[in-house]
Amino acid sequence: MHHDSTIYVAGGDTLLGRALLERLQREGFRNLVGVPPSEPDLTDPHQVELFFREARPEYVFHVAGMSGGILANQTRPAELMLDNLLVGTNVIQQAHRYHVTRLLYVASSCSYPRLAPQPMREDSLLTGPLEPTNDAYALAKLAGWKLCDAFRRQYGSCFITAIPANAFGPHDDFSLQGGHVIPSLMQRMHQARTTGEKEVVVWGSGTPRREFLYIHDLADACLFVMHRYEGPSPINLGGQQDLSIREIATLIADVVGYRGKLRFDTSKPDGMPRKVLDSTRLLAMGWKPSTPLRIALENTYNWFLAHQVREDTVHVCQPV
Ligand code: GFB
Repeated sequence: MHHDSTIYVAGGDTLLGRALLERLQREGFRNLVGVPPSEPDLTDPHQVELFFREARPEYVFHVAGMSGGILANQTRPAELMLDNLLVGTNVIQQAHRYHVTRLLYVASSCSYPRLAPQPMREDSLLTGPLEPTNDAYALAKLAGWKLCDAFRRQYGSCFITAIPANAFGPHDDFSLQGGHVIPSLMQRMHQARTTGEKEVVVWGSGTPRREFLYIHDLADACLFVMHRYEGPSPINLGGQQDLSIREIATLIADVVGYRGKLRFDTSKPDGMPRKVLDSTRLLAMGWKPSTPLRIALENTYNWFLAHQVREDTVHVCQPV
């Protein structure tokens, strides 16, 4: 991939899509196509086919598809599964039809079995039952991986799949309904500090463990594997230490400056007990994350402060 290559970030308005576009534009990649708001509706096969026919991208970062935290996955499984199946298949099918040179499909760490041995190796995929709180979404992401694999086997397509750790950062969804744990707690602790609330409820027991990856490090890892990884197996994109939800909640409170009590509500689900990637393969290729967690949290909070709108509006954060 070089600076005049025609590059398409499918899902340019997603958390990862925005970070990728920001990085590609900063590095002088001059031929980016389908940049929002001129991106087609990826759930519409005709719009996607027309777009590929006209734009003819050589490289596709496939990071499209609705996503959300544990509550969104419990309350909107059909929307999440259908959207990811539609955008997943539409983009992969047209990438084949219009001879895309390389496509990187980014799946999700929830695609691993609920009780996969930790840290999770890529060969653990499809070896056991999924986490019930997000099995619909996880199956859609697994289908995207398997479709890329099928095109590779049948036509020799250079479609590779990456599985990221839980990502967070600027442009995240900070809402209670849709957000993941870091942005959701960050917003709630900010509001609590502002209004003087004495306690913030943290969902679950606080014991689950998660590996978190700053979104700009994830974008860097995507560029790295697009250049250097040939597949065929999926590749984990991680490399950070895992923390308990209690530990990350305490860290977020410190970053936000919230001094009240954290109360753990065990009536809320924990999700996977532990979700840590074995990124040996990626690290052996020479990549590693470069942003310390504390700095990443501070950057995220500063972005939130610069863009936040109260929770009671439609979006907690207005798009930049
Ligand atoms: O980040 P999260 O929603 O996603 O939840 P998962 C992680 C842990 O944080 C769970 C707890 O144990 C939650 O119960 N938690 C505590 C909270 N307070 C909060 C809160 O205010 N908001 C949220 N969201 N969680 C997701 C999957 O699982 O991982 C997605 O549901 C996706 O499909 C994503 O795969 C990467 O890590 O549990």
